Amino acid sequence: MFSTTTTRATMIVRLLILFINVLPSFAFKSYAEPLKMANPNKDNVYVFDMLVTRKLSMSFYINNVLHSAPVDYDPSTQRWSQRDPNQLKDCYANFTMNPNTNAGDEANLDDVLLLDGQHKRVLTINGNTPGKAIVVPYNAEVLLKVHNSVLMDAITIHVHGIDKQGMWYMDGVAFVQQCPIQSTN
Ligand SMILES: [Cu+2]
Repeated sequence: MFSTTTTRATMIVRLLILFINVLPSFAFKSYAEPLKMANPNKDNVYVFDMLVTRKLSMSFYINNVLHSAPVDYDPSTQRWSQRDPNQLKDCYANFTMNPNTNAGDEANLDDVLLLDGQHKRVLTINGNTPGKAIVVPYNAEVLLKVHNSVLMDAITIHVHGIDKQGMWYMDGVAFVQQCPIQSTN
């Protein structure tokens, strides 16, 4: 049997747990996903497609618009704002964003690479930098299919977090350890 105080205590604990569970759902989804084990193909190989592109940090991409809309975050007011993506318009056009109340703003901010909060062109793998973690079983066979979509730049790629003893050819030094992947290859 529980006394009323115990019941009240469990209620408070339950409410706290609910609160803790609910809070992260307001955070931007892409930064709150748990790591997941990948699935192998029929030959038991873990295949990953990696599209390497350039992207502007602190901005989001709009369908049918070639460039992205820069956003800014003011830590002192904790407010997000969006600049006008149309560069022919007034440079100082600026709109407040409300990711907690506006689903469109939340979806747009999901696409934003935060990095150090500045607007920089960076290399991304499938839109992320660094690329998303690859989680496979120990000793698994992994195939990374890299597509270089960066115009005018050749790239090499290497993976952190694996033991590379005897695998010098996988450390990514162009022309020394591997041939770079040419643009659009
Ligand atoms: Cu590295």
